Amino acid sequence: MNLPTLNFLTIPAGDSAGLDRIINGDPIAITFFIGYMAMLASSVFFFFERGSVDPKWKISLLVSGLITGIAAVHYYYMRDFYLATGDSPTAFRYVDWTLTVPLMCVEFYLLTKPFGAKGATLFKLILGSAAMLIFGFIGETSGIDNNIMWGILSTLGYLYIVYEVFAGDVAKLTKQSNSPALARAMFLLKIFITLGWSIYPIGYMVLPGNLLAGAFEVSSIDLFYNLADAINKIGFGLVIYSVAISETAKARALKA
Ligand SMILES: *C/C=C(C)/C=C/C=C(C)/C=C/C1=C(C)CCCC1(C)C
Repeated sequence: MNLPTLNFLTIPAGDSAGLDRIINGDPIAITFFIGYMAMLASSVFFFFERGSVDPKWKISLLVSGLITGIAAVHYYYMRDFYLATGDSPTAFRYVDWTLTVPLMCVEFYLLTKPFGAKGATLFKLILGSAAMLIFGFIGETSGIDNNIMWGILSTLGYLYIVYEVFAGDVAKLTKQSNSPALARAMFLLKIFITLGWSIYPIGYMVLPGNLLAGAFEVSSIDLFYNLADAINKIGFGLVIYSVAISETAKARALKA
């Protein structure tokens, strides 16, 4: 008797061409894959841990979970796009950043709000991010000739955010607050926005015609971006989480 062949167990050629890349060690495909898992797991973690912190920290943890959750969805699509085309998923990348970078600005706002942050502080941070991302996107998509110039303009937006956090509204409110918890959170978040965020412009410089072109393969731009996203989105959330947990413990010890 002839048994029917189990066709549903064989991966169609089109699919396996892509999935092979993950299994056979294409580092970019692997970082998209792991990035997706890490972002998803982080969201689950932040959402569940909302239950362990004082009410005033719950929105911050919710926003942390949204940041990694939005990234997880984008990584799912970016991984597929990369496997199908071998190209950088630039448009998905910038949609992701356009949603998640302003939410990181919201985190700064939420941390400083109990000490007097106004909507204007948030607005300034978001304005800096918008400039950074719009100029960056134009630079990545407009070709070889002007990407250095657009990169410089984008960097000005980035430096403006750094200024606000180190010397502008955010810094002033942190100082006025006399809160050791806020000071500790800001100390760590400053490391993220200077060292962690600076990985992105380094990745950008790999573009053809830019300063590091030739030192790396063009495709390694996604290696830089994926690494930076994991550090910054998950790390940022963990900093806020650890401050929230220790402040909650302190508040409960006082009450007891
Ligand atoms: C979750 C995503 C984050 C935190 C993305 C941050 C992106 C940047 C800091 C990008 C910065 C850029 C420059 C400073 C110049 C070159 C163009 C960019 C957009 C890569």
